[in-house]
Amino acid sequence: MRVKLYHFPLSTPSRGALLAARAVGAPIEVEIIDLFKGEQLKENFLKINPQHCVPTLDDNGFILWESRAIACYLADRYGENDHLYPKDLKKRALVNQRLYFDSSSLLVKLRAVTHPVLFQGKTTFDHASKADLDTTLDFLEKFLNNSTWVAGDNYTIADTSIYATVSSIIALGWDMSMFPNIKRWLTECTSLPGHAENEDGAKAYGEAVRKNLSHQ
Ligand SMILES: N[C@@H](CCC(=O)N[C@@H](CS)C(=O)NCC(=O)O)C(=O)O
Repeated sequence: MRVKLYHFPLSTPSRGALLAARAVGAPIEVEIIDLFKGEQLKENFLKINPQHCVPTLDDNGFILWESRAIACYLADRYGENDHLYPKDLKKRALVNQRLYFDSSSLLVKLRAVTHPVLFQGKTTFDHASKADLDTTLDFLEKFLNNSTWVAGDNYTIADTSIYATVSSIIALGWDMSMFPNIKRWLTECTSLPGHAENEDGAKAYGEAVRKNLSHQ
């Protein structure tokens, strides 16, 4: 059996897919694609994924990219039960809602803060983008008002995905004092399989951003 995950540890969505794979216990082998060296643009990788992004999964020739699609696939294909991605229609819909929130809100707001610093020569975070990210974190804070995990009483692939994003935010040195529920959930997340591996990648991501800042 050959299940390969093309991965770059600094990439937030890539870490989200890897955390899902670890939680599922999928038999994956990890191959690093170093985005800082432009390895995603090499011919061999472009043949696999013309969109040249990580994470990308190769499950015995079945190629899939988009981190959350990978997480859903791995949970359905290799999960011992449906705890990580429930079969129950409404429970699954809630997990999907959280996954889309991560993809289309939280990560988008994070990138609006960091991309100008990582790729456009800015040396400070934009104030409006920072406020936008805080507003979006506050939505997550509310999701966690009455539940231990982001979509219920046990962790799911919504937690692994969102945790990858929030760990990147934390690695920037973000002020989380307004978000006690998220802080409590982050403590729970230390029990996720692959937690330490994720932390290493998040820390490297945070350092890559912070070294471009004029202060902090
Ligand atoms: N929505 C995608 C985002 C993937 C993505 O943007 N990956 C970035 C790294 S964070 C990448 O591979 N960039 C290299 C490139 O596009 O050439 C997902 O969740 O997988």
